[in-house]
Amino acid sequence: MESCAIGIIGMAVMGQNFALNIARKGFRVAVFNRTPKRTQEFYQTRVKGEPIRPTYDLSEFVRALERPRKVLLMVKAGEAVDEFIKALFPFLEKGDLIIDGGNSFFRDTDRRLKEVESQKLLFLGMGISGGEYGALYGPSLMPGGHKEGYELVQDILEKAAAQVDDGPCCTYLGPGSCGHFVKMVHNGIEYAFMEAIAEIYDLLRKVFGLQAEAIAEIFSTFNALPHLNSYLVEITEKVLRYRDSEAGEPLVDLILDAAEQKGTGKWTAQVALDLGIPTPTITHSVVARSLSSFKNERTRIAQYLSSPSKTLSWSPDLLIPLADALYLAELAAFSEGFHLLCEASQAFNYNLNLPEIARIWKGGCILRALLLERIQKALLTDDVFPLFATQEFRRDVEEKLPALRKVCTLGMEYGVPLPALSSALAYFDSWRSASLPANLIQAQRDYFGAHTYRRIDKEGVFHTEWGVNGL
Ligand code: NBP
Repeated sequence: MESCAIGIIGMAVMGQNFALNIARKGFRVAVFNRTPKRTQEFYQTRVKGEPIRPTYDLSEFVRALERPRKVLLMVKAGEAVDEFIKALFPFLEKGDLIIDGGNSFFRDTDRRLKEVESQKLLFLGMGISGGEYGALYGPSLMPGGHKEGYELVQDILEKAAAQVDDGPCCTYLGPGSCGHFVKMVHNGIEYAFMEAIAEIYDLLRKVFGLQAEAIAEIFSTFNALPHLNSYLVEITEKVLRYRDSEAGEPLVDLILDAAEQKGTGKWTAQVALDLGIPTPTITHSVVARSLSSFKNERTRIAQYLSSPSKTLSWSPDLLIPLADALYLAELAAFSEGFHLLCEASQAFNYNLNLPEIARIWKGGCILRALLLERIQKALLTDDVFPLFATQEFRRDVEEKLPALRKVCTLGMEYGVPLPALSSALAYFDSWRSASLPANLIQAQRDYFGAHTYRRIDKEGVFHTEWGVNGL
C-alpha cells in the first residue's frame, strides 16, 4: 500500500476537516483517534474517495507514513498533547516531525520542543485559525519551531492554507514557541473585536430598543464599509438574522448571556501584564467574559441596582459614529496585539516578521478583515508603535475619536457597560497624553513606602518626608 505524506491524530471536528482539506490537495493522509469509533465513523460518513487511510493503533498509524514521518496532532490542548507525544516516541526515528496544531499554551510548547529535541525529532507548534470551515476549505496557519521541520511540510501546509493575492496564509514564523504565541495573541485580538461588536449590539437594543433583525441591517451596512469589512462583522449579521424555527424568534435572543473562554484570551492578558505592554481593550474583553458568567448574581443585583430605563429613538445619523467607534476599538485591539508581538519577539528571540503575520491573517482567518491590508502596509513602511500612531492610521484616529467618545458617553449615560469600547477610548486618550497623573502616584508611593521619585526640573532620585510639610 502506498505510504502517506502526513498523519493526523485527533479526529474531532478540526482533525477531520483538516485531513479532508489536505487529502483534497492530493496528499495521502493517515488518520488516528484515541477512540477508534470516531475514526471509523469519519471514514464511513465523510470520506468520499479522498486518499485517507484510517488506522486503529499507533504502530499501524506510524507504519502508514513515508519517511521522514510527519505527524500532526489535532487533539485537545493540554494533557492529550503530552500523552500523544510520549506515546509516539518509541515509534519515531531521528528527523521525524511532530506538529502540535492545537491551541497550546506557548510555555508548554517551549517545554515540548526540548523534550522532542532530546529524542532527535523535529517539532512545530502551529496555530490554526478559521474554525471548522477554515480547516476544511483553507485556514490561516501559524507554524513556529524547527525550520527543518517546516521545510518537510511546507508544500502540504501552504497548499492546504487559505490563499490571498500575495500568497498562501501560511509562513514559517520563527523558532521556539512563536507559532502558538502568535495564535494566542490572535485570539486575544479576536476576544476584543467580538466584545466591541457585542457592545454596539447591546447599545442598539437597550438604548434604542432595536430588535435583532434591525440590528442585523446595521451590521450589514457596517460590513459594506471598507474599514469594517470583516469576517466577524459579517457573521454577526448572519447570527442576528437567524430565527429559531421552534420558538419563531431570533435565536440570539434565546441564548444564555454567559460567555465562555478557553484560555488563550486570558493568557494574552497575563503575558501582556508580564511583559509590561498595555493591552486594555483585550484585557477588559476577557474580564467582560468572566463577569458575564456570573448570571445568577447579576440577575439578583439587577433587582435592587436598576439601570436607567429611558430610551432614545433611533436615528440613522448614528450609523457612522457607531461604525467609527467599532472601527477604533478594532484598531486598538490590533495595535495592542502587534505591540505585544513586537515586545515578545525581542523578549523571547522569536524574530517575528510582523507584516507577514498581518498578511497570513488576511485569508481563512477569524480575524480576516480589509483593515489587515492597511495594517500590513503600515508595518512594512513604519516601525512606530503602537500601530495606530503610524502614518497610515493616525489621521483616522484623530478624525474618529470624537465618535468613539460620543458612543462611550451614550453608554455611560444610559448605563450600558462598554468595557472594550471605553478601554479603547482610554487607550487612545492615554497614548495621546504627554502628561498623565503618574506624578501623583509616584508621590503617594514615596509617601507611604519611600519608593522615591524623579523630577522634571532636575536630575536625580528624590525622597521626601511628606508628613513634615504635608497634612
Ligand atoms: P477538541 O479540542 O474537542 O479535542 C478532541 C480530540 O482530543 C479528540 O480527538 C479526543 O479524542 C482527543 N482527546 C481528548 Br478530548 N482527551 C484526550 C486524551 N487525554 N488523550 C488523547 N486524546 C484526547 O477538538 P477540536 O475542536 O477538533 O480541536 C482540536 C485542537 O484544535 C484543539 O487544541 C483546539 O483548541 C484547536 N482549535 C480548535 C478550533 C475550533 O474551531 N474548534 C480552531 C482552532 C484551533 P477522543 O475522540 O478519544 O475523545
